[in-house]
Amino acid sequence: SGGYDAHAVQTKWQDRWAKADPFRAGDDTDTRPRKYVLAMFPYPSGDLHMGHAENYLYSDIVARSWRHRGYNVLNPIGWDSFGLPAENAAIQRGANPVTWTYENIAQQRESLKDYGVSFDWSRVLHTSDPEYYRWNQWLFQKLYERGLAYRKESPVNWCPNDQTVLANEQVVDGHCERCGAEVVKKKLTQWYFRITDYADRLLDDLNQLEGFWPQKVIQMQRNWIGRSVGADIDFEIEGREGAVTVFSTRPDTLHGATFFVVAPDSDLAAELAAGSSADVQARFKKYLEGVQRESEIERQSTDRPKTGVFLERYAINPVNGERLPVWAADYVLADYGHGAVMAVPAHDQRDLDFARAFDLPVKVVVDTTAPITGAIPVIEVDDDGVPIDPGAGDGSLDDLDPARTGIALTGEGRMINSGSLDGLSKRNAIARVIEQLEAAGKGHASKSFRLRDWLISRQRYWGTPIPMLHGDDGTIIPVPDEQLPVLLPSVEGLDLKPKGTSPLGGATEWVNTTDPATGAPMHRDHDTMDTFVDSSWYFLRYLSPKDAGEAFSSREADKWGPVDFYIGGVEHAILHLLYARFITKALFDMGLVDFTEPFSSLINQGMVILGGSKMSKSKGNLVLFQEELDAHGADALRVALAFAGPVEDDKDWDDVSTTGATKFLARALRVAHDVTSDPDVVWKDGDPALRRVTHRLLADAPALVEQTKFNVVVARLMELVNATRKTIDTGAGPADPAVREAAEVVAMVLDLFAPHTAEEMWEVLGYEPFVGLVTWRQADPMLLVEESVTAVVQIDGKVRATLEVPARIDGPALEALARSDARVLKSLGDREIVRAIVRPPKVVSFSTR
Ligand code: ANZ
Repeated sequence: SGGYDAHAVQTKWQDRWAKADPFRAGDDTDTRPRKYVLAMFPYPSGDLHMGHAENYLYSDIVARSWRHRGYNVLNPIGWDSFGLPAENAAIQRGANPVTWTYENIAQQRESLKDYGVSFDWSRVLHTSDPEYYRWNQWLFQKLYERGLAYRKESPVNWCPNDQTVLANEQVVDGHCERCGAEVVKKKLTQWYFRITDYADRLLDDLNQLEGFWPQKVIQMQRNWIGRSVGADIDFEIEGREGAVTVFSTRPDTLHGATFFVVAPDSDLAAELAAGSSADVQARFKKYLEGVQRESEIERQSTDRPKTGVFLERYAINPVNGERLPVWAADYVLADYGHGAVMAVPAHDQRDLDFARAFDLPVKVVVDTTAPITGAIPVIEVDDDGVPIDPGAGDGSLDDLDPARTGIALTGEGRMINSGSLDGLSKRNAIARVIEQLEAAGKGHASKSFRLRDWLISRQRYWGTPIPMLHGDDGTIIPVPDEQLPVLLPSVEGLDLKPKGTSPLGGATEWVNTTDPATGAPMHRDHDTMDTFVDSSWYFLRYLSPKDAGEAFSSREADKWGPVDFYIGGVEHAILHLLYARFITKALFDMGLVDFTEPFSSLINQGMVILGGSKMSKSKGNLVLFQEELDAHGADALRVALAFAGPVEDDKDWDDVSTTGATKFLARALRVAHDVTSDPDVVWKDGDPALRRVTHRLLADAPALVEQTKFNVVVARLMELVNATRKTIDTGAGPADPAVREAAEVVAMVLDLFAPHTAEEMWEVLGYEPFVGLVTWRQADPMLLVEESVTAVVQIDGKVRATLEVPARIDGPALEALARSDARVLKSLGDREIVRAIVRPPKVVSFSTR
């Protein structure tokens, strides 16, 4: 529209960028302060979609704004090109995953170039390149050296559809995160990364991120790590050598334990049952079979009837020698705490439900009716945030007997029936009992985490081979560093169809190898690594992506790290971010980076939806990125998306107006064409009203971008273009210096959103490229002073007061000022205002009758 050929402008500037490469990060000779901007890298599993359009737009806006503010900016891009999405797509299409992956990368790369993103294209990486995954293998071995990579047999989450194991993080409500199949448990020997060693630090360091990461993400990570503080307590079991440990958050209630429960699927349960009668063994076996079919969610659900088997064994309470019957019951989980609990039915609802179901004794040891003075009161609240009355004052303790009411007493109170603990508050009783247990060598203070170690073995082809060798005698040795990378064998002749063991196992020649030291026959580990290993450190590889000698340069990491601005979808709130945080801390401990958190600030962009619902292929309502680019051009698409609403909000495609954006861009470009003055005009001779609008934008743009209020910046640009148009058409005219000044500032700020149009404007205005590299001007403080005007206040037609008010004041603000003015109040006296006519900024007229 209006002589604005979006595609011609776009092609012209993309060619010039390709030739001049202006967005390369500066090297060591660049003395400007550095900023590292990063958008989560894409999977090449298909075309880019509108979520990508948002992601790479927002990071580009920030990168461009920092260049305009005098920073040396690193804004890299790469591909997360290993993994299930690519492999499954390849299987479905019968294609070679290698060809398929790299074809997709090429196509996505074209789209991003077309989109005018100011990436440093010299640093592109693909995690499926041997040059990259070689360093995954290095990382694996570094972790192995430090005891942070280890193998163990345990029940793992198994996706029967993808025929591979899943990390806990990849199981969503009992289903495979990727394909939705119901996940089952399977016992396998697999490689793990010991992320639990870092649980405390991963939790505590979240405090540093407060205010810089979305609160929701911080909370999700806190919950995922799930720290509980309490004690480990040792119980002897009659007829068994060695004590059994339980974890309890309420060691103060130890005297109230009346039975003991072990997870049916634990080794301990199997052992205890085996030492019992044939009848018990049979019942236990049957029970266990049922339990193994249950999901973790089902097992933890509080509203199912409690089930279990009495093992006819007894545990001994370490503080009072009482015999506690041992049960196997599914509400106790094998892989939390120690897989066994002391059951205190009076004070734990799950234990109480179980006790009532099987008629076990209930012993109250906390008098929740007793006032607790001196102790710090802990107010417990229910799910609705309503404080739970601990019972104080309403009747006697007998009225609250859990055995009868079915309600466990979980509130604060004073200890009773607990020997030397009697009379103590919860806090003090916990401290005291831990002292006693420690003195007796029967326990100690302890913590438990919900976080599990990170299971990284995958039985799939398209991933990094685990660089370890196995001997027939069970020895395991790392592949020597000089023999890395262990290259993926060619896919020719391998069966990629999921079948429960890794396809690499079928590459016989590849699998069979020798011990590099002794020449003894060995076979390669034929699992591949979880792709979250690839993405746990890629932000470091961008700093020296071609370096063949090391994974990343510590020197470059000191210079650029941590990432200043990271953006991506909220779907990565747990997995990716937690793993990247863990690996960063591990690398810090190895002395390889000098920071402990990888991403100083984080933003989650909202989703692009359509007609109020999520876009999807199956609904047939997918808006395709490349199609939109082809139809409207990059700049219109970028402006329309940036203008559609706040970054974090979902945006409905129906509200995204590329037509409006195109009109605005044509208008902006026309303003540049209309300027008749030369670049050497004297700004201060220009029309002050227009200059004020220009300088307000200069003053506000940096902070607005920092706050990611991109839509507001677009609105302000529109305002400035309109004001300039008005000055040209009906004001001081196109030769006024303020018109040129405004057009130049529009080009400089528009570069964030519509870089092709901005460069075109800059050229039309008589400058050399590139406006993308021009430092924004300082706002003139004199032009930021608010203009003021005199407003009159009339009461019943007579002027009673005058007010100095900002020229831009709105009606409600003006009326409020007038109503609270002392002179107005005085002349009103007892009279009441019945009507107000407000005409900002100059007149307020009150009537009192
Ligand atoms: C005795 C007790 C008394 C407990 C009481 C609670 C209240 P969180 O807060 O989730 O960490 N527990 C320990 N290991 C378990 C397992 N493997 N499966 C199921 N439950 C387990 O929960 C810790 C509490 O959950 C522990 O404290 C233990 O019960 C139980 F009035 O010990 B408690």
